[in-house]
Amino acid sequence: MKLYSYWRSSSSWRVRWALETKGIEYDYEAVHLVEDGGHQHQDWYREKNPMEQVPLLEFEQDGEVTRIGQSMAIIEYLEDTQPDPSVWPDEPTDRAHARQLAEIVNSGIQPLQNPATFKRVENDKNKWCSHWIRQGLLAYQKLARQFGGHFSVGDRATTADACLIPQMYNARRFDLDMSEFPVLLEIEDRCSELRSFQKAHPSQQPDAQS
Ligand SMILES: N[C@@H](CCC(=O)N[C@@H](CS)C(=O)NCC(=O)O)C(=O)O
Repeated sequence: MKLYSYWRSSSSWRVRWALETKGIEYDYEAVHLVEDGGHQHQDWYREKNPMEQVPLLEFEQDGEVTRIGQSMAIIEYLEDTQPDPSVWPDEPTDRAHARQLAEIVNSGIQPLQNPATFKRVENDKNKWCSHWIRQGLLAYQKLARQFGGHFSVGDRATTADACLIPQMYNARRFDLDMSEFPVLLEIEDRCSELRSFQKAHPSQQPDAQS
């Protein structure tokens, strides 16, 4: 199994966390999102993923090469093929709440701070990004407070946390005032103690830069 990834890609980070949580071994292939205008736009990669984004999971199935793009689709595939340990809560309402939080990040924040998006933002790019990140994280925090537990939903780390932690890392890159998010900071502290989060962290990836 091969994961096309970039060390600082928040969407790839979610998948790295799911692979680590499930103990699935994989090869890491770095796709540099910045160098030479971004290797994701090169022909060899566009042929694999027409969205020109990471992450992308590639593996052989019945003698054919199969590829899955989009972090949430990849995580669902890993969950379907290797359900134990699960990356979602057990109870249906909790699962839906974890998905709700994951989507706040996946559809409500991350696409608005993606390099391809902010290339097309004409005014203050940092202001644009920090607005959407702050708005999304405040909503996330309000809901996480309601859903309760040591993590975003309940007492076990789930895919919601795997979406949250990289987004907090990006919030710092855009200089957000993190003191507005005390609940999220507590969740982040708990996640940082887990090996799955430690191994998935950008600093631990083969293409990490200082
Ligand atoms: N919704 C997609 C988003 C993927 C995505 O936006 N990836 C970013 C890195 S986090 C990317 O490859 N960006 C390349 C670009 O903007 O050119 C997912 O969850 O996989």
